[in-house]
Amino acid sequence: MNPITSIEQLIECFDDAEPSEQVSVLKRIDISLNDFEKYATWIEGGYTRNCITRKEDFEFILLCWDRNVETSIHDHSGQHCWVYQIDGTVEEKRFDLSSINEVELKNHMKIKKGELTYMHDHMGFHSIKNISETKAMTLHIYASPIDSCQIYDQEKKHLKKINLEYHSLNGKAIAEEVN
Ligand code: 2CO
Ligand code: FE2
Repeated sequence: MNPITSIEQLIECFDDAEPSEQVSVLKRIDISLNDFEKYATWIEGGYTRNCITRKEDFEFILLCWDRNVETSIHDHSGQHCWVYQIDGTVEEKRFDLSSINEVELKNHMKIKKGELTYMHDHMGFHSIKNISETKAMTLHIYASPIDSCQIYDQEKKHLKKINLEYHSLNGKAIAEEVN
């Protein structure tokens, strides 16, 4: 399979692909870290969500992770979620929600540079943590785009809906704070 070597080529191929072919497009990613840098923004003690492109059917978001940062346990609004590891290593934990609203850890795995994973609500909830010695970058592909998700509050043992926002759009910072 031909490698995909630029972000523009990736977006074009993904846009042209039938839904059943989208994963094979993502498996061809061979893009230099430098190409993602122009979309990167960073915050201390958190992660940023940087929109590379958003269309009706999908969005590509670059997540930039400070050391040791971990997301809440969350879902993906019923959409496809692929994560491609651009730099560093993250740990993904997957959970089921029990009938008494407790989360049960099902499995955990490391996602290393160059690896691609897939997640969907029918596979449960997940959290992601940067376990690298340094910052990390991941590319998230959601089909369709997601503007909100449910997060699990571990103290109150319930789910709540939050809005998902961007820290930057097409490489330009957005002033608003993100949850
Ligand atoms: N879903 C989270 C978000 O878009 C990132 S964890 O990987 O899907 O903020
Ligand atoms: Fe997620």
